[in-house]
Amino acid sequence: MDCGADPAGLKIAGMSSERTIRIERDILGKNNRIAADNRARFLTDDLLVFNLVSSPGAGKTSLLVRAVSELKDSRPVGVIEGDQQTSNDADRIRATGAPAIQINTGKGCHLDAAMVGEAYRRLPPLKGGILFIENVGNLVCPAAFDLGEACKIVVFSTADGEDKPLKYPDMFAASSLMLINKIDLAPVVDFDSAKTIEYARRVNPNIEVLTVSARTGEGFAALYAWIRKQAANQRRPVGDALP
Ligand SMILES: Nc1nc2c(ncn2[C@@H]2O[C@H](COP(=O)(O)OP(=O)(O)O)[C@@H](O)[C@H]2O)c(=O)[nH]1
Ligand SMILES: [Mg+2]
Ligand SMILES: [Zn+2]
Repeated sequence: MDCGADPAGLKIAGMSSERTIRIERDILGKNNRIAADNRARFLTDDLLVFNLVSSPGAGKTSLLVRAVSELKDSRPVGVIEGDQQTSNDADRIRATGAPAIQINTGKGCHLDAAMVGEAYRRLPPLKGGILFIENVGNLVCPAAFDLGEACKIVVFSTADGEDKPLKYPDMFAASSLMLINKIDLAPVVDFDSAKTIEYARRVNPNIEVLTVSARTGEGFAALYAWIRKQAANQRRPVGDALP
């Protein structure tokens, strides 16, 4: 693991646990300071920022392609894409006409606040709009790294297996919204929605839940209503013109 953050208590051969903890604290402390700068910048720019996290393939990019296409005519929308390699996802977003910056983390398994600050400077002005950050597909360490976002959204696909919130509790604890995607596949994969929600609320009683299909568009009206609510919470007029 390259991430240098291990909230669950990493053991490194030949290194005392005190030293390991100190290194973790230093890395996360530095990240948190940069995240605070990003957050201040986003507020100044009147920007609502979401950090999308999930296992690889849950449908983050597909969701964003649909959401960005449907939102971009009513307000500025931009995307920061994180993957170890390729610019495939940024290309998919740009095909909608919205701006996207790709970050390649190489051996890295998460985005950090410095990467996001740097990518944000390369985007056109998005004042009064929405910035979506698609994190590296990984249900573990992106939970520990604040990027300066308003909140994290965990995308969970009906094919992921209902017990993932129990197996990767930090991610579900850190997220404000669980977006259950690929609901069109639910009958095929025998998806148990009630069990998934029960497990997610066991680790995070406050997590909100919406069910969508990036393929068919089902549930997106409720997602936009949720985004409007977040915009209102940030006390901005952004929500009024959302579809
Ligand atoms: N049936 C179905 N497939 C989906 C849905 N959303 C995404 N996919 C498919 O799942 C795969 C992974 O999607 P992608 O957006 O690249 O996931 P990411 O790795 O989380 O960004 C692709 O083959 C998508 O076409 C959905 O709602 N329904
Ligand atoms: Mg993707
Ligand atoms: Zn990592």
